[in-house]
Amino acid sequence: MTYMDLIQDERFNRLLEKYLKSENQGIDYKEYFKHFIENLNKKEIIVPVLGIQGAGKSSFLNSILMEDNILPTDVDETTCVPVEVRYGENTNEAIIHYLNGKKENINIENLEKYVHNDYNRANNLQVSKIVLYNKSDVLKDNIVLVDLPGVGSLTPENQRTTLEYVNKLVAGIFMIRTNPPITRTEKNFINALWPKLSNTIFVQNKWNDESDDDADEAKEHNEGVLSSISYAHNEEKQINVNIVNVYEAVKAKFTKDVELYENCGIVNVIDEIKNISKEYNRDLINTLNQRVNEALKNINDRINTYKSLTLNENEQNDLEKEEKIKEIKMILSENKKKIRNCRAYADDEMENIIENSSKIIKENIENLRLELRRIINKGIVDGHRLSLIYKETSDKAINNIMDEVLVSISELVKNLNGELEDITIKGFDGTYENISFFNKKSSIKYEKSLPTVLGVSTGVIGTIGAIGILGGPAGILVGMGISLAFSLIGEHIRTKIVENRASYTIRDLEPMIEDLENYLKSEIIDDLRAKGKDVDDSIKELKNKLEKTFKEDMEIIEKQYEVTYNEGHILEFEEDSKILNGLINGLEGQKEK
Ligand SMILES: Nc1nc2c(ncn2[C@@H]2O[C@H](COP(=O)(O)OP(=O)(O)OP(=O)(O)O)[C@@H](O)[C@H]2O)c(=O)[nH]1
Ligand SMILES: [Mg+2]
Repeated sequence: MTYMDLIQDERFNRLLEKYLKSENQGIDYKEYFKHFIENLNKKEIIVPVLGIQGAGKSSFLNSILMEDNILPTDVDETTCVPVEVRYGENTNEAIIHYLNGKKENINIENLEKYVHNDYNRANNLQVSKIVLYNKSDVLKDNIVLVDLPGVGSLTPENQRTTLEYVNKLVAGIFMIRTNPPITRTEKNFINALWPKLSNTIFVQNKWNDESDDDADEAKEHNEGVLSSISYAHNEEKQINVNIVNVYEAVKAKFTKDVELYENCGIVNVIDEIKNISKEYNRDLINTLNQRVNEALKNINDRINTYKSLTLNENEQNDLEKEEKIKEIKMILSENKKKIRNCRAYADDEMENIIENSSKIIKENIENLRLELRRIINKGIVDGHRLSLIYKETSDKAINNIMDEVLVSISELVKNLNGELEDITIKGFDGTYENISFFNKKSSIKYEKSLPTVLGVSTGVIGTIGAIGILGGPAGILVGMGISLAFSLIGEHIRTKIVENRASYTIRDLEPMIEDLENYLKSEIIDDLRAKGKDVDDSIKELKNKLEKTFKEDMEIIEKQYEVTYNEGHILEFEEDSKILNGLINGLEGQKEK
């Protein structure tokens, strides 16, 4: 019997129901396994292509999937809505999904009218996404490749659609360039996203006029930057950047030039994409196996408790009961203290970050003013040049601010996780351990995306889900970094100075600077305040959940020891024990973890 058979086996489910009934466990085992079965079949692996506007994302996807320039490419901001490419036969049609829930089928020839920012400016048409079908091998194993609007594109509307995809991703492909290599803005973006990216493929686009030496030099730089991001997140991943000449890949694909295709670097990347699905399936099955084993252990422990209850003298049972209740009471009171400390810590730190961020914004805006004043005072500056200067200096200011705010948020995430580690929770196998114990045990690569993909809410997996890597209080702050990156990287906060005048004074620029300052304050400070409250609520929720679970456990124990057991019970537990052992022994490859 496979694990998959087991979770659908009537005997297993009866034992789950009898010994681990949902409302008593904080974990709804039946519901959890049900989600597993349902989602394993209709699972899809969302792999978006991320990167700055114009990095070559659409060209890259064309070179992998298309016989023609199906996904629109252009020098200026092009892709304005997400385009999902799924495996399927009907390659002539595209399905337009609108924000209001309506759908429309169009011929693929008209795709540009919906995807290209020139026709569908700032997503005027209110499209939520477009789905295309494609027969490429790459997509065969449930991979859905998604072409997204670039980060840092002009319109905030387009950035928002990109942000929504980030929340659903299982793995991501990051497009970077040879020249310029990763900029500060890109670095900030990747940095904010990092905690969500359990599996990332980096592709460096080598343009046709860039030499191999240029590409190698840039690759070294890019890998260095990415390693430093990885390091800052306490991870020691081996970072590999794949150089691809996207232009040649496209040409080779469209002209069916096999040799050129082999030599432009795209083949390696295709292999990596195919691997995502294999690794992902392996991880999913491993998780399932682990969970099943834990549930089996839990049932076994419970049956054994009952068995010993039926055999012991009354006096002995009373003593055991007292012991068990005492243990739980102790955990409860210890947890109370630890959680109180966590709340106080998060609260204080959040206040510090808010105060510090205000200071950072103020300082950088003041520097921006000084810098602009210095330039203007140096001599006559026309509107066009001033626009460029303003863009450049405000860019620097925004990146400085982002840098510092992101660093403080990720510090807080790290420290808060540390504070939470000592709290004792109840595991899937029914044992009480502190959070760090469970964190150490979990090492699957795709863990960060599992709950989304399985459609499992934290409610179903109880406290284990609530504190999983991206769940709980710290998870809220991770999301904050991402949304911050999206709102700040865009250009929309910088108005162009279009008037052509003989001379400008700093007074002319003052309204723009003020606007920028207010925008930054409201985006950052308001967001921090709101998230501070969410974090606190989440800690409180964790506290309530834990208290409820432990209190229920005490009630169960009381009940267990209250009952007087007779011959019939003894036989019943023996029988269940036999069934359980039969199930365990019947499992294939049960020894492997
Ligand atoms: N010469 C050359 N041009 C390239 C290469 N890759 C992309 N381009 C061009 O760069 C421009 C932008 O490419 P896209 O594929 O549209 O870039 P994108 O990342 O999808 O851009 P957005 O959708 O606007 O975010 C297009 O004009 C491409 O033809 C390359 O390797 N060599
Ligand atoms: Mg594009």
